[in-house]
Amino acid sequence: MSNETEKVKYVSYLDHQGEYKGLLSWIFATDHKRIALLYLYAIVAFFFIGAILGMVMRVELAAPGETIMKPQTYNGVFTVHGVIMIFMVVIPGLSAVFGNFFLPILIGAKDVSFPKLNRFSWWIFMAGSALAVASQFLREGPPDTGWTFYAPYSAETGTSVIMATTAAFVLGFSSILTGLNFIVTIHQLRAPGMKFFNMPLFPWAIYATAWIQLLATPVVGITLIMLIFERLFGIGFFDPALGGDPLLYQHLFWIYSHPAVYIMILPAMGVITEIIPTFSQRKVYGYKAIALSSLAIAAVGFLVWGHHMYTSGMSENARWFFSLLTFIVAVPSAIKVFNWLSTMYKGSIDLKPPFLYALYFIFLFIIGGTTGLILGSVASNIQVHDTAFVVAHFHYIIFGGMGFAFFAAIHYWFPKMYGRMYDFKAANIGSFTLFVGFNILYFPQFIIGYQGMPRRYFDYLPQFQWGQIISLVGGVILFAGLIIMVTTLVRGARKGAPASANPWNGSTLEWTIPSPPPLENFDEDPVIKSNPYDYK
Ligand code: CU1
Repeated sequence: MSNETEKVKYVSYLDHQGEYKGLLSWIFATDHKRIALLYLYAIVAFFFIGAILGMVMRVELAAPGETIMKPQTYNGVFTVHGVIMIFMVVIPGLSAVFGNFFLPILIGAKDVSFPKLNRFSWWIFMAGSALAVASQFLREGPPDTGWTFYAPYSAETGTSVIMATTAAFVLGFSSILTGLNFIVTIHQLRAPGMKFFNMPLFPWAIYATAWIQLLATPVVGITLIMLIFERLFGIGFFDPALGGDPLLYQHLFWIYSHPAVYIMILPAMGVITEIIPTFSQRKVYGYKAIALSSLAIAAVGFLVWGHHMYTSGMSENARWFFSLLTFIVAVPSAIKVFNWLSTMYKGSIDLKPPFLYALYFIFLFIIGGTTGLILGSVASNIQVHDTAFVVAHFHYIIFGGMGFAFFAAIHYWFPKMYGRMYDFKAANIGSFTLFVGFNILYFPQFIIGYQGMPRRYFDYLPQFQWGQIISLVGGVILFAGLIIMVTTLVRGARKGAPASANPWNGSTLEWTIPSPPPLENFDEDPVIKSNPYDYK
């Protein structure tokens, strides 16, 4: 009897249509979970476009000289790859998809503070993305500046820089509004009884990230506007011939773009912090240290941008200062890794797909982080500056870090989002293929970069070819892993066995509500535990 009344009352967010029907019920949705799925599908599509461009580059680099395209096409391809992957995939990725879906649930709220603003953020995300894609097809040809749009070249090249920078500007607004929404949500909508230090650690990571989105993104917005004015009217902000200073552009750009690295990686760390206690069935070790280290990373992350500019002619004082601060930012990152490993210690480890992804993340993140120290130190940075070493480091942090955390998150929360299970064996084959392919693809780039292979070069000396060929093979394996992963998940979403409310025996609030969640998540105020990770 009670079971039947529950069934009548329960309408999942997937079935609820509201005012609009069909596709419109998605485009006009204000429900945070529907908006999260809209971001998910868009971002996965953009990711595949970016990944295909990456593979095209690998094929071109398989032999010195011209292989499948002209040099100018190559410049366009690596620029578009960067613009799509950075601004349309990794910056929005975790916070727009999983922040939107799970932040309100994890703090016991029915939605975000401003649901219509949330919908607007997705709309302008799609508008910005459309501009970015359109910039590839203009008559001038795709932008050829690299995703960093360095001046004065970006002010002079004949390619479609204005449209691409306008796209990045619009995408930035989407990011700012999402950050603002999340900060207000965390301050205003925590369930009664949930203090900041009762919050799970993914909301903590989203909170730190949201402050960076809100405070740092306007800087790049202004910088891109300055660049557009420079191009249109020859104002002379950055062009030395007009009395400008190219270093000014680099400073302004990295004042945003280093913190942006933490917009990408902090939510990733937050995801991993949710997964490890669940699959170790252990309380998080050092809850407060992890929570506060997110804020510390966000704060110190604002002060290290100069480490991208050691060879730019910056003063000696500035160089050692930025180098020192860069080393300091490693401390809170190391605290997190230490606490993850300590959480696993003596836990009842369960090697399910999300946990395997989390382990791969830790492995790749450690390689990315330690090679970051080589780049953070002035002397070794000058040796490997602008080489494939940087490409390898960057992809270990951003793809190995943020990317694998994204895969971990989708495998962890999939049963909650879709109310169905995927096949574990196929998921493990997918993740292992991804992990192996990833290392074969990117590790050789450390070596040939150290030996002098420049990045963003179309041509190279024959001595580097062995590394490029191994990378191409790794790329093919990685791509196969992606296809296995996506087919496994799509099959799970369509035909998987129904998932229970709490398939992993998790202790945070999302596991107390049905899978998939009803429209407003909670029927009554949830019970708040003093420690969200309520294991032994
Ligand atoms: Cu940086």
